Amino acid sequence: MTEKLIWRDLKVRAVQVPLRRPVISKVGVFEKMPLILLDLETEQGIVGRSYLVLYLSSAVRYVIPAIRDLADARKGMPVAPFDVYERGRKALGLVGLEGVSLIAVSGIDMAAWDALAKAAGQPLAAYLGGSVGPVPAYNSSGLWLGPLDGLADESAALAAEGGFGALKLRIGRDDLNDDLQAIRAVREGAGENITIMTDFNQGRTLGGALERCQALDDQGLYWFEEPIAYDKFNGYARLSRALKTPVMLGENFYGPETLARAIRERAGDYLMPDLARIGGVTGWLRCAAIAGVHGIQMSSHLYPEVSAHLLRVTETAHWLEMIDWADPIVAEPFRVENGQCQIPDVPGNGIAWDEQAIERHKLEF
Ligand code: SMN
Ligand code: MG
Repeated sequence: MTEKLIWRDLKVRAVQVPLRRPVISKVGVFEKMPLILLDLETEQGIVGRSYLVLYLSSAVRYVIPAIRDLADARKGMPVAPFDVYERGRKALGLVGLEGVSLIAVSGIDMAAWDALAKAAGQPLAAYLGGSVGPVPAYNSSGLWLGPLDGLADESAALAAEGGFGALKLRIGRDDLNDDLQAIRAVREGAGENITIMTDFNQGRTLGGALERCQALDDQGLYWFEEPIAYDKFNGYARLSRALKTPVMLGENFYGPETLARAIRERAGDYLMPDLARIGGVTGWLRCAAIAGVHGIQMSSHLYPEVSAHLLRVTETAHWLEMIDWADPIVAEPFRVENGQCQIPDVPGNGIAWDEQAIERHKLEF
């Protein structure tokens, strides 16, 4: 019998990292990004790692205690992410199955899967039954709702960063002509053949979204992301029916149950769960099975490192969202060549910390 990997302790830290291109979006303006860093220590000396993007530095103060509560309950037990997921959700279920509860579960779950893959000496994709290989990616690290001049140059720079053939542009400016100008600028900077994903960040009412998306429906855009509030599934079904351009949502879903309901209610054409909200690797695997049997293409949201592995084992894998927010504190950011993310062939998820950088960006809480 092989030795079980035993949970010793979970170390939780917070950093606030500068963003190379500040986020200017309908969900907020952010110059810096708070991240929670998790190190799951095992009795065998193997450490499982993950991070969570929190957006709000104040949120660090209430997410960390939830993580600590859940992690303390696992001490001395075998590292078993499915148990972390089920027991964690039950433990915090009385204060809600979604939100902070599931963010805490997700972070721990990702660290636990990393530890298991490391113990097996395999990259996460291989540990899950897949293989390490290239993952089609778009660059999402810019093209926010800032001034229009400069968008062409920024598009050229973003495409050049990894030979990207696809970029995400935030849209939904007050004036339609400004959205049209932004789309033109991306093609001017990155070339006519660039694939353009667009994101409204829930900025419109259903009527406003119908009007704007219909006006942009012939622009050859790859998808319209979150035109309206993420939970208005009726509205998403209406938009999907009315538009030629595929409608994308999912980054705000908490747990596979929400994704399954979106599919049942025909809300949207494409889906993109976020690892920190969907339930980590465990939540993703369940979503991948549901999306797979329905033939719905699934992309990732943030967390390019863990997501890249998971897209290699997702039946209907679509696009990896490449975003550079964790680059300041990871030892070796994942590389992109010819628009394909290259998963490092090392055990686990490939996240290693740059400890000196963590010290520099440390956030007290
Ligand atoms: C996004 C993500 C995180 C913060 C602001 C905007 C965006 C995306 O929705 O999909 O990248
Ligand atoms: Mg989005």
